[in-house]
Amino acid sequence: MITIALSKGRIFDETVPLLAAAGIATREDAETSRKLILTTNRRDVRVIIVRATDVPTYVQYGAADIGVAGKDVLDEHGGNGVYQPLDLKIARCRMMVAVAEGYDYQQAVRQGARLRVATKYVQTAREHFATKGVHVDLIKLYGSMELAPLVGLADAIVDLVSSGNTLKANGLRAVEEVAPVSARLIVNQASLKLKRALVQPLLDAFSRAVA
Ligand code: PRT
Ligand code: MG
Repeated sequence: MITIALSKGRIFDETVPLLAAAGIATREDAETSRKLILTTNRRDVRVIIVRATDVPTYVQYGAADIGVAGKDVLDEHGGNGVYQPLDLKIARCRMMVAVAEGYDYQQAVRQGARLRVATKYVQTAREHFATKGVHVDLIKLYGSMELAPLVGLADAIVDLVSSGNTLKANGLRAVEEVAPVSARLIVNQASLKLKRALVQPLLDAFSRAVA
């Protein structure tokens, strides 16, 4: 039996065609079903539905053999115990630094100001600003980062941007790219060795579908 960990929403939606290319279809839809374990057309493959940020943890501990997780999530998790063989090129977006319309980010950086940065992605942000030599105080948030600069909690945020509509709707603008982001296939390292006969054909089908 192989267990595949996915999260609801864009990861599930964009992984369905890749699963189809590997001859796998879930019997229920993650969006409408309340079940957390979905059976598939294959007796030896099942899908579990977990929070996006929990996918690497399930795979790390072998509760799932395979998972799909954003690079943003993997970077924060650290990637311990998981093998990342494939960029699936789905759920694409960019990790960006953003500030309020009227805030002069470049000047603050030039002046060597100490910036307050609110983000869900503390590790990623710490590394980015350290590389740039910008001094920051990081404030951990769990969502709605766009609000922080508007109410004086932070000078800047680090968040994912795809269309840019959320920033725009809140009077913010992106000032710097931290990294491009896409979802990766991850595999438990023990599963890759012990279940190779089941796992390898899946990896091959996924890479053919991506190419
Ligand atoms: O929503 P929940 O709290 O359950 O978890 P989650 O937000 O981690 O999951 P989900 O499904 O929203 O995101 C899963 C993965 O999709 C992320 O880990 C990213 O790798 C990827 N992804 C791609 C995105 C986006 N695009 C994206 N735009 N994740 C989030 N967003 C958010 C962003 O944080 C911001 O609030 O969408 C908003 C910006 O969108 P635009 O289009 O207005 O720019
Ligand atoms: Mg979300």
